[in-house]
Amino acid sequence: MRHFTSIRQLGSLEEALKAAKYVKENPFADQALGRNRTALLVFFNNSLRTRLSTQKAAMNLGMNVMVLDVNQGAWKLETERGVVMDGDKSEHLLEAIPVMGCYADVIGVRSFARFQSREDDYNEVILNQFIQYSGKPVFSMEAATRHPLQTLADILTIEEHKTKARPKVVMTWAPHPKALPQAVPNSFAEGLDMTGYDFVIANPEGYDLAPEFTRGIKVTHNQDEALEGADFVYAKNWASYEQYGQVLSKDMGWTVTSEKMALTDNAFFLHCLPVRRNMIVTDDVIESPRSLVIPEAANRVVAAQTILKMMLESL
Ligand code: SN0
Repeated sequence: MRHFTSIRQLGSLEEALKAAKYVKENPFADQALGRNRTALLVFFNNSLRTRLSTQKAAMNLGMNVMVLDVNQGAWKLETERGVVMDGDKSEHLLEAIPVMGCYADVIGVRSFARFQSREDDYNEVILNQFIQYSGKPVFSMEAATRHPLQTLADILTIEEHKTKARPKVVMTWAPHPKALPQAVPNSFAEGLDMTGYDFVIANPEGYDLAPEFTRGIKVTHNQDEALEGADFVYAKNWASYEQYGQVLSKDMGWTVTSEKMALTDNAFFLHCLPVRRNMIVTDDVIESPRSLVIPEAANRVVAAQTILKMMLESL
């Protein structure tokens, strides 16, 4: 696998989960693989888990790691071609990317949806420029449309906690004050489609995800009905895809409360974090013994290490 931008590139999820299990049990078994190899992690947006877990994963593989926060100390970057650069932007991505490529063996990129143009976001213009111009293998640390490292950690966490072969997993929209990208829910839907789980998405009207991510998946606008008998509840906010980037609702009737969890089959609670407490989920639910948010975050190291290992093996 040269680049990793979507969970679908894994081909066999079963094989990837086996590889992840091995990595989790033997975190330092492949120290020689990354020796004298450099991972460059480029962040256009904030990060806590992705930054630390990917760095840790690379170190476990014996790699050297460099982190660049584009918005903190790097030159302000122009991303459009043809612009007369007489403003505040000092450097063009078209030079910056190949330069970064000179310094790294593998490049991780975080570049969220910018919500200026649905077309640009869904064409992954920033991520694809890294693939096209860096000359190096590139992996997504959440791009405009997907967050595959999160999805791998999510599925791994479900696999570790499920008590039946085909658990019922509900991904529910929940309210949030800001417009958030669709990357996490798109990616989760894409990954869950590769499992044999009973998967349902619940969201208010106007919040249906892009059709390419929900084809063949059950989508309902009735959260209570979806939660019935659920084994796992995955909460997430996202901005509207149809009215692109808009916040159409902050309906607190969609917050995951203990009353909502009582509709489930004693479900586990999942969220990728960071989470707005008492908007997305109440304190009591996230603090309950059924909350898996911390083990889920811990599995981010395993997911990143599994992917980096595959990329190093195909260098
Ligand atoms: C990002 C998102 O895609 O939803 C990253 C999740 C891993 N989340 C946020 O930007 C949350 C920001 C906030 O203010 O709550």
